[in-house]
Amino acid sequence: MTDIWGIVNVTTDSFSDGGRYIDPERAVAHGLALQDAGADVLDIGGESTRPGAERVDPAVEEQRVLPVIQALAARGIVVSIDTLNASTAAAAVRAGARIVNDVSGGLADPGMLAAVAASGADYAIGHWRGPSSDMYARAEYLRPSRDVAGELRKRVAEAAGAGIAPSRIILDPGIGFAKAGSQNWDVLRGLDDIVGLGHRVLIGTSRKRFLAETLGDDGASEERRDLATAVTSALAARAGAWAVRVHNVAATRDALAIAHAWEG
Ligand code: PMM
Repeated sequence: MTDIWGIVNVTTDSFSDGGRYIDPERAVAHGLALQDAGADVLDIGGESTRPGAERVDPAVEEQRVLPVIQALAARGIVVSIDTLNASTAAAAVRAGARIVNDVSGGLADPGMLAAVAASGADYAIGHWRGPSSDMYARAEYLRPSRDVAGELRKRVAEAAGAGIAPSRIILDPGIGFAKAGSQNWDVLRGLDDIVGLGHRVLIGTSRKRFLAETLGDDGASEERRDLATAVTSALAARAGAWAVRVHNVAATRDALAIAHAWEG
């Protein structure tokens, strides 16, 4: 069965839920509700990576996420920390996080790989070509899924060189990161190239712009984006994804249950 990562953004400016859970108690309550709905992992983030987002000071980021991680991990929940910063990753693991989710795969902070290696946590490596502020300028590919797989392979080699065992590595093609509309579909269509690298694969399409563009409505509602996300998540599971990262856990849980029933 494909795992579901429930998203808890403790931010002021994430594209779909910014500001909703900036209060730690609300963030914890939201995390517990996602767990009730069937999340296997809760992914806690304190800095938005939406297109054009400004960077957040690591001290502010830690203030936002650490109390939430502590409260959820203390209940035995598997928690992941969504961060670009080595110091935040290390502090989050001390607070109970078991996975470091770094959408830059170690490229944003030169200290990240060593921090993860020392922490003993699992490491989700995202495909990334540069900060969200200007990532679309880097969206050039010959064969998107192959190019992404090749770049991820290099990140895995660096991570392994830094002492992170391959069994601890999770790969994510970074849907929406330095990828324009149709390139996201190219990557998903070619998911075999990434699954073929032999690691667990995580896919995050949740509520992203390319879904709304495909629906022909850039301003598509949360409900419509959640339905689109449930469909892409079920298809990703069928294509070999080990986990999907979503805002609306209940919708994707149902979609995965139906897709798994189809497979028998
Ligand atoms: N997308 C976002 C943030 N973190 N982490 C992983 N591993 N994969 C993703 O695709 C990803 C991520 C941006 O979405 P959000 O602002 O809704 O969290």
